[in-house]
Amino acid sequence: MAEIERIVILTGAGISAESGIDTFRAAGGLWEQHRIEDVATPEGFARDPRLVLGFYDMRRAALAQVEPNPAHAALARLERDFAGELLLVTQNVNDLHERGGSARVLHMHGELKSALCTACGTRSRWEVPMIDRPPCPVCHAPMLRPDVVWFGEMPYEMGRIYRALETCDLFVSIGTSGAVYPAAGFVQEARVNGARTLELNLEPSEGSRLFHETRLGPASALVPEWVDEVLSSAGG
Ligand code: BV8
Repeated sequence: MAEIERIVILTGAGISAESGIDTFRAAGGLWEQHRIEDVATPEGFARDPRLVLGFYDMRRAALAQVEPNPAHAALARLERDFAGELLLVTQNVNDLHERGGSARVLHMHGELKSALCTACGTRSRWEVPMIDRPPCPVCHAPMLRPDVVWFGEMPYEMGRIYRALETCDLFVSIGTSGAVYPAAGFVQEARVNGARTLELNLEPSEGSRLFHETRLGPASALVPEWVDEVLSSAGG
C-alpha cells in the first residue's frame, strides 16, 4: 500500500450493528418500524412532536444497554497510533465511537446526546427524555428538539468534510448502505481527487462499484484487520 498520510473514514449504522443497535434498512430495522417521513423530517416533527420526541427518547435510552464493539475500538487505536492525519466522520447519532475510545468524531447527522433549542439555537449535551418538553438550559423556553439532521436538513460541517476529501490519500467507508446523500457521494469526491477508496461492509452497497476495493464481512472482523494493515505499512 503506497504511503498513506491522510485518511478520511465514513461510518454508518453497520458499524453499530454488532453492538445491538438496529440499522435503518435491514428487515425489522428502524425505518421498518416507523415511516421516515413521520420521525426523521422537520415536517414530521411539526405534525406530531410527541411521536418524534418519543422515537428519539427511546433510541437515546437504548444506548445504556449497548457497548462498543471491536470495530469501534480498532478505530480508536488507529486514531492513537496513526502518525498521519485522520478524520472520522460518522452518520451515526449514537456515542459508540466515543465510548470505544475515539476522541475526535465528526457527527455529520448530529447526536442523540445533544439537544438543539429551536428558540435560541443553543446546542446542549443531553441525556434524559425530551417528550415532556423540558426547558432549554440557556433560554428556558420549552423548545428543545433532538440535535439530529433530518431529511431535507443540511448535515453538519460539510465544508470541513469536503476539504478533507479533496486532500486525502485514502477514503474508507464502513457499514453504510450508500443510500443517503450527501454522505453517499463522498466516495466519488475522494476518487475524483485521486484518493484510493475502500469499502468494508457486510454486503455490497449501492455505491460498491465506485470503490477501488470492497471487502465483505462483519465490521468487528474487517476493521481491526484493516487497522493492523495500515499501522504495519505506515510503520505505526
Ligand atoms: C440534504 C439522522 C439538502 C437521523 C439521518 C433524491 C436523490 C438524492 C438525494 C435525495 C433525493 N431526495 C432527497 C434527497 C436528499 C436526502 C436523501 O439522500 N434521501 C435518500 C433517502 C434518497 N438527504 C437529505 O435530506 C440530507 N440533507 O440533502 O440537505 C440541503 C441542501 C441545502 C440546504 C439544506 C438542505 C440529510 C440526510 C440525513 C438524514 N438523517 N440520520 C437519525 O439517525 O434518526 S439518515 C440515516 O440513514 C443515517 O444517519 C444514515 O445517514 C442513513 C443511512 O443509513 P446507514 O448508516 O447507511 O444504514 P443502513 O441501514 O442504510 O445500512 C447499513 C449498512 O451496514 C448496510 O449496507 C449493511 O449491509 C451494513 N451492515 C449491517 N451489519 C453490518 C454491516 N456492515 C458491517 N458489519 C456489520 N455487522
